[in-house]
Amino acid sequence: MKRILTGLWFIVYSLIYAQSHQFHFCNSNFVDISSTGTALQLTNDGTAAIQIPFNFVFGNASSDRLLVSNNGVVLFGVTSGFVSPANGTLGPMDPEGFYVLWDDYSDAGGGVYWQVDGTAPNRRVIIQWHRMRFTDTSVPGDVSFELILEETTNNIYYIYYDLDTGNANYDDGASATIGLICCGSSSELATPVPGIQCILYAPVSTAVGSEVTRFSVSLYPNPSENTLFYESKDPVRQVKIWNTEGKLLYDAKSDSHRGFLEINALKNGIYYIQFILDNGVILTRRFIKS
Ligand SMILES: [Ca+2]
Ligand SMILES: [Ca+2]
Repeated sequence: MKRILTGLWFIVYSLIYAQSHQFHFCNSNFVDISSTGTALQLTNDGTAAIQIPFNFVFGNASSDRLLVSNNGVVLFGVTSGFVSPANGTLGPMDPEGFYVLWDDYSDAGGGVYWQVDGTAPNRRVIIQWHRMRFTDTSVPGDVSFELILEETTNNIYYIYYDLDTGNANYDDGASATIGLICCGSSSELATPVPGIQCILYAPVSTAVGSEVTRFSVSLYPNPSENTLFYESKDPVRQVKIWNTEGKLLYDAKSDSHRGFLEINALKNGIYYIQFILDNGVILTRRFIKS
């Protein structure tokens, strides 16, 4: 009976995790749509639901609905919601979407625009935060950046045009959260990221655990009964485990690319494991104790 249950868990897990994303830095290819795009007229902390002309595939879901937030975030597959001005560390329980430059902006800047270009099946949706002012009025400068979602490839680009604010606490995303939440996992960059121009998240249609790419951690076996192994391309500095209620169960330093955890003491169920890499990148993954 136990073997059958384990097998069942694995099938469910494989479906949920059929697609992950490979992270790449890329060169800026910023497209300014501030004079051609549709203004979303977002208020401070406001959001707008948009319907795009194609279904975007994100993880195992496909949707033409996006919720654009004034605070530098786009949530996937929803038509309402709130993106807090108090940005923090991403967790897999946060809503799925694109945390391009999550921070607290006001509505005193240039505004948020969106536009579709190209022809099917190679269209792309561009969402631009144009000359955004911070709610903190002691910041003299503004920032401009955009999100591009490509049809067919389902590639995700975060493109940064201007992250110079005149305040070192805000420059290069120092005060912001940059990352992605998809399919029960999150990945987040350490900020500030001096000189950052472009991030590409390219979908990888293989189960998590089978690939080790830049800024990724493989976990195996998953589900796991006794020993959970991990392997990262970058050295891991710290490992934490939470249960689904957000209670921290384990917190230990690491000094290696790979290691293992004895998890027999955990009750069967779903847990979150977070890896803080040597370069400050934070990756959160979900695993199942069976
Ligand atoms: Ca705000
Ligand atoms: Ca600026």
